[in-house]
Amino acid sequence: MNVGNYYGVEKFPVKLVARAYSDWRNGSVPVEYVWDIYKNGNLVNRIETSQGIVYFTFNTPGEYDLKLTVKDNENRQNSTYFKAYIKEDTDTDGIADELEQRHPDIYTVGAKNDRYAFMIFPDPSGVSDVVRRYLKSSLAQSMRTSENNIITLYNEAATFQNIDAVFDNLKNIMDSNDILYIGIVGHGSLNGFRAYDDTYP
Ligand SMILES: [Ca+2]
Ligand SMILES: [Ca+2]
Repeated sequence: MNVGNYYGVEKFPVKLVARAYSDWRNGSVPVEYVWDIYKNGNLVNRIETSQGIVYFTFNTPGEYDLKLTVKDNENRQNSTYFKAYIKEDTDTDGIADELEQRHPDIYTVGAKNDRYAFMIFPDPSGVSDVVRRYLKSSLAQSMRTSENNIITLYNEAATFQNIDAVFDNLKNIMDSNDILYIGIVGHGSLNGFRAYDDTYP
């Protein structure tokens, strides 16, 4: 089982991970996971699932005690304990008040800082399906933003014209409190990087 505490902000889903392994020596296979969520000693929620990963939204900030019980196919069970530290996020943008106050140069305290990412992969040798499949979801999750806010241009789509069009569009949808992450994987020179159509943005 995985032992580690969880950190999050109020009203944003926190990914709870149960790592339990089948034991070939006695034929034990995990079949059920039960998460008991306590606040101030009171049970506030119980999640019963067959999935090793669940998302839970803590609606109020504070410290929570989590008890994870794993049951196997022969009704044996074992429990582990975790803490979840959930911070205040009054402007509901997924970034804790505390962090915003510490970095007022990046975040706006009291206003939503929507996050966007523009990932450009002008790689003629191709971007694997695995990268394509997981990039949006994993980025959206780690940035606490929507998958719709993650824009990707892979391979032959990563032309200068398309890259330019994405920036134009972002200019229209983003406001001054928003944050844009730009990721480029490819080749170029000191003057820029090479788009798929062999131009240098
Ligand atoms: Ca915030
Ligand atoms: Ca903010």
